[in-house]
Parts: sequence; C-alpha cells; structure tokens
Amino acid sequence: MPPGAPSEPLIWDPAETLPRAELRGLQLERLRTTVERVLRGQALGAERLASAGIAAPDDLHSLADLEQIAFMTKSDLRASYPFGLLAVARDELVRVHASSGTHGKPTVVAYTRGDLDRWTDLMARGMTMAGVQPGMTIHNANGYGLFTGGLGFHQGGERIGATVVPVSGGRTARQIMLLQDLGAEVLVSTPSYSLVIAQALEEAGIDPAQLPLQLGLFGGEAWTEAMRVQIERTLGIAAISFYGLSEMCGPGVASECLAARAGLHVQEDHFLVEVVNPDDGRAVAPGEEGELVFTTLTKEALPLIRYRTGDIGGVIESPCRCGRTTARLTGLRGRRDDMLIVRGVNLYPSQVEHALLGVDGVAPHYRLIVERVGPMDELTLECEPAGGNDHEPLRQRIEAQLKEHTGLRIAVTVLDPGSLPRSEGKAVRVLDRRSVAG
Ligand code: DLL
Repeated sequence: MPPGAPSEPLIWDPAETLPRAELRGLQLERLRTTVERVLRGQALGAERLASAGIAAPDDLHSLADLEQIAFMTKSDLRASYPFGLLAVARDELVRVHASSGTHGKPTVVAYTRGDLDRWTDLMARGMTMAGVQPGMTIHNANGYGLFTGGLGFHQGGERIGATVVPVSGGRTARQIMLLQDLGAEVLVSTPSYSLVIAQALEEAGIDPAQLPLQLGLFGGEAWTEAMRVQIERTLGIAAISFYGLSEMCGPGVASECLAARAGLHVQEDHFLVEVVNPDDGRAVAPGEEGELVFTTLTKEALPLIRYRTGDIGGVIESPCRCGRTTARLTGLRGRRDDMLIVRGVNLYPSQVEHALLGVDGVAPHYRLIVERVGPMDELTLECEPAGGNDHEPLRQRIEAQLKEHTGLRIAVTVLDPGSLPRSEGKAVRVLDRRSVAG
C-alpha cells in the first residue's frame, strides 16, 4: 500500500457483514419479490418462469430452485430492444444507460428512481471499501454518457461526501493539468486509460510521486495482476478493481476491499451469483471457474433472472480479513467471446497480457491481430518497447515468454513507441481480420 493510503476503510452498510445464513434468507425473500415483479410485468421472464413451473413467488421453495429456470442472455435483450424487458411503465423511468454493442444496436438498460438510489448506494459501498473517504477529491476520467462508468462513480462519490471532478475520458493533456491543479487523491478510469494518463504525466515531466494521488478505482475491462503491478508502479497508487455490467446496474456489482484486495466482494444482498459451465450451463464445483450468471434481487425497472454475463471467473465464499462476509469473484479473465482458439488451444488475451508484462523493457500497450492463414488462425502480438530498448532482442524475449506461458508460438512485432492506438475508455485488445479475409 502506498504511503498515505487510508489503512482501515469503513464499512458503508451492515448488510456487507451479514452472517451467511441470514444473507441466504434475505436473498430468498428478495428473489420472491423479483419473481413477483417479473410475473407481473415482464412477459419473456414470466414465460421462462412458467416453463420452470413457477406461477407464483411461493412456488420458489429455496434458492436451489433457481436452477430449473432457463437463462436470460444478451440476445434476449437485443431481441427486446429497446424496452421489451421493462417490468414497469415507461413513465416510472428516470434514466437509461447502454453498453456499446459490437453488433449494431446497443443494449439499453433503464432505472426507476429507486433503482438509481440503490445503485448510488452500492457505489458508495464499493468506493468506501476501496478506501474513499469524505473530503477526498475524485478525478473521474470514465466516460460520461450512456456508459455507466462515468455517472456510476460520480453518484457514489457524491453520496460518500467526496468531491467529484467529472472530467470524463479523453483530452489527456487537460486531465494532467486538472490532476495537478485540483490535487485529486483518487483516480477513476479504465485500467488501460490510466496508463495513457501515466505516460502523459511522464512526457510532461511530472513525477506522479509529487501528486497527492493515492488510489485508483479501475474497471470496465479485463486486466491482469501484471497490469495492476505496472499501474501501481508507474502511478504510485493502490489500484482497486471494480466489476459490473450495465445489465445489472453498471459498476457496483462487485469490487475489491483495500484491506485485502483478494477477490471482488459481490453485493450479494442485491445480486445473486452463480458459476456455470459455459458449455452445458450446469453449476461448476465450488471454487471452480466458469461463466458468471447473475440474478438481480432488488431491481424494479429491469429485473433479470439468471442472466448469463459471458464473463469467466470463479467465486469463493471464505471470510475476508476486511470483515465482510460476502462471496468474492476471483480470476476474472475476460469474456468468453474474447477467447481465441489458436491451433486448437484456447487462449484469452489476458493470458497474453500476463506473459507480455513479465518481460523487462516492454511497455504496457499491446494488441493481438488474428488472421486466417489457410484453414488456421494465426496470431500476431503487436507491442512497444519501454524507453529505448532494442527491438530485435526484445522481440525474441517476448516470443520465448509467450511460448513458455501459452504453449503457442505467437509472432511478435515490436513497433516504435507510441505507434499503437491508445484507448480513452475500454481498450480494443483484439483486431480480428478473419472476416475481412473471407
Ligand atoms: O463496463 C460497467 C463498469 C464500468 C464496471 C466501470 C466497472 C467500472 P458494460 O459496458 O456493460 O459495463 O461492460 C460490462 O465489462 O461484462 C465485463 O466483461 C467487463 N468488465 C467490467 N469490469 C470488469 C473488471 C461496465 N473489473 C463488461 N474486470 C463485463 C474484468 C470487467 N472485466
């Protein structure tokens, strides 16, 4: 932990420390309320419940009964675009957000006043757990707009009583100026954008150690421990992971505590988490990795029962030394859609990131290019040297490291510093040229 970082963050809500049996009871009660809302107001969800023999909230006898219910997916949301899954009347909505879709239309999500209030509170919980305290200044470089990352952290920061600087993403030179002039202790951004800010600080000759920055709250994209080390080293902060998705509320579904930073505490009194085998949809053994599936327990506008996130990770239930009793997400390695199959081997971009950042003299910016060569997918990793390192020896070291970590021979191209596109939000790590080649 960097000097000056708050050592014992408070607990925002006693619900975070409920004994697990009590928590289970509360989840069942709230699940029944959710079932009632869905039966009353969401045709597709009601259909799925009916197929599982659930015609009334009391037909759900235990949390295990949930397993009978068919999953909801992003395709269901797309097919119902924009408001087909609303469980309330349109005039009860006070906000919409959306996640940018790679398939044309975005996924639109909606909030009642109560939803917004609960989301704000969840953000205050997560940010408190991360070490944010009243009176701190938060530089929020997440995009403001349809992306939930901007307004989500904004609301949570204000509720805690911190001062929020709503900078939004981009215009990096101005970010640097405001970080210096307003003296924020907390930086909020995607992990990849924090490194763009770090690079800009370096280019401007500003030593981050001279700034009051202590904490970074990062999320919105998969990032590895190696990336965390890089960020902490270059910015001199403690970097905390926030996880969430628009379909649940946005950020605020799960986040790390500063005290342990060993997994992301799921806000289980609002979201029920399951881990399933992505191929057959069955529950995996406790502690094993699989696809994360969430059920909302308190959402009014857009309740979702058994929503498949596409995200791969695990869940542990052991107590955390921070005192919270909530289960924790571990090993978030990325989305299943991001998994590449190269010569029969499954490969996540995060595995490449991990291997790459283990090589001395490499900058933390990279991109994977996938091409079709004959019947085979071929991968090239594009990266940049840190400082004035020679390209060829670096290229050879990276190739060797990739081979060792992934078992694959991946071609590496070392480009001149600054050649790769920099992201102001979520980084695009994979460039898929397969469809172009036909
Ligand atoms: O990215 C919400 C968010 C904003 C979370 C800012 C945290 C911080 P979407 O745009 O709907 O919502 O994208 C959700 O991003 O399903 C994951 O694949 C990925 N993701 C988000 N946070 C993390 C994280 C927001 N900490 C999708 N680690 C999710 C890994 C993450 N992946």
